[in-house]
Amino acid sequence: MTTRRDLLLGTATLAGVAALTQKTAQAAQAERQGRGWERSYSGGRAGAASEPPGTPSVPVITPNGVTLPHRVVDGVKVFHLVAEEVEHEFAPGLRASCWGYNGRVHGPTLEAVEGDRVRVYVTNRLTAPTTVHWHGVFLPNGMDGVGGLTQRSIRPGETFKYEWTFRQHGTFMYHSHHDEMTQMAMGMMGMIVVHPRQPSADYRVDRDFAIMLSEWSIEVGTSRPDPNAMSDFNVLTMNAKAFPGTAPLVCQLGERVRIRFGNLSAMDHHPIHLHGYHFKVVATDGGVVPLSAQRPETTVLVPTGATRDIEFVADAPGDWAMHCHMTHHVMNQMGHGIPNMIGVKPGKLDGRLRTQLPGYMTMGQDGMGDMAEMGMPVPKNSIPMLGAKGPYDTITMGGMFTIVKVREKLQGDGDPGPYQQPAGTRADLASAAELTRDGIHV
Ligand SMILES: [Cu+2]
Repeated sequence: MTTRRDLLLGTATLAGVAALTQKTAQAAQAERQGRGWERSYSGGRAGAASEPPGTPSVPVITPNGVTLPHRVVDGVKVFHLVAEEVEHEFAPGLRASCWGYNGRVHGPTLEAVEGDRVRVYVTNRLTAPTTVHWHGVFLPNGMDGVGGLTQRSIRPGETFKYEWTFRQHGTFMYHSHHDEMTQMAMGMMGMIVVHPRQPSADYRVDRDFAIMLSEWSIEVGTSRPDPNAMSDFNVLTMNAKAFPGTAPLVCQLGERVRIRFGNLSAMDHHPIHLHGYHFKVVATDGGVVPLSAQRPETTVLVPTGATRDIEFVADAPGDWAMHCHMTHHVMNQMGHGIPNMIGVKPGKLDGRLRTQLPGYMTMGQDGMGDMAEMGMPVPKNSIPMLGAKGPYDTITMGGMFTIVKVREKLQGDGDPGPYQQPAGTRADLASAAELTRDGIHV
């Protein structure tokens, strides 16, 4: 006989099971959607104790850059950043005296694991004061690195100590927060990558790249970035390199790939377009994007002062361009002041002018491509507006442009060279027979 008590107990048990099931489902969903999202936000800025130093299962790759080394002292990961002037090459032919960290522009990537206790010493070898702000990182207010507001600035010759426990994982950045306009324009920035302590299946990738986007104004023939520039940026970079100085992102066919973009450009946002693939934006510096909000994209807008992580499976072999889609951002040292020559017919002008200016040639009437192909001589310490030698022709791109190289077989992680397209899969000159066959009259 079923008593009222049994019924009540049964209901309670059922309710308990239902609650438990719901809780488990919620936890699973949070794990799946957030890869620790809940923990990042409720686990506490001031909360849990530090954990032993963690090791990333797949370390981040910074193309053209390096990861900042550390040592472990009493369970704390100890890093040392040295702010200093650096002679930096943006691409072969263009060098400038910049400001960076540890002999590099930008600074090395700081990599850690959620729960790591870190201590970062910052030595100032510049002639100006500086600070370092850890953009997007939860930390005690006094570690936030805002000169004058949360600390006094680090004077030349001084070494400051920053210390915190990473309470979150994700892609963040560091940069000077003293005289930002000058110091960031000179190059003082770097990426921070924090891996989850217990990576979910969703998080795991085979290649994990980090790319900082930035922009510079370097007057042709000079060798110092101009921090006063407000709109006329002429060197657009990925990890402080302008194409053809950018290193390719090399992947094996079928690998799962993450690319973490950061943007600390002075004045511009960058829509980064990847050829050959659709990807999903899985995280920002504000946290993980829930699965329900991840939509397929071919271009990701990376606003200045933000990071965006994209993921895709590299299932199509080839040399796939990846670049900012703002056309002036894939040019080098643009001369915005030159007149518009499109459609100009010089006639006898060239011959007449050559009597006064030997070698004179009117250029630009068909655009900029010709100039790239001709390899025109350029002033000292400058790079052509666009152009690099490609396997077939001149690549009429510069600036914020690189190549994702996906290969069936890789030998090491070096540049595998140009992709050999299978016969019959490349655009080529149409034959007369083909034109006739298809009724195309030209
Ligand atoms: Cu851009």
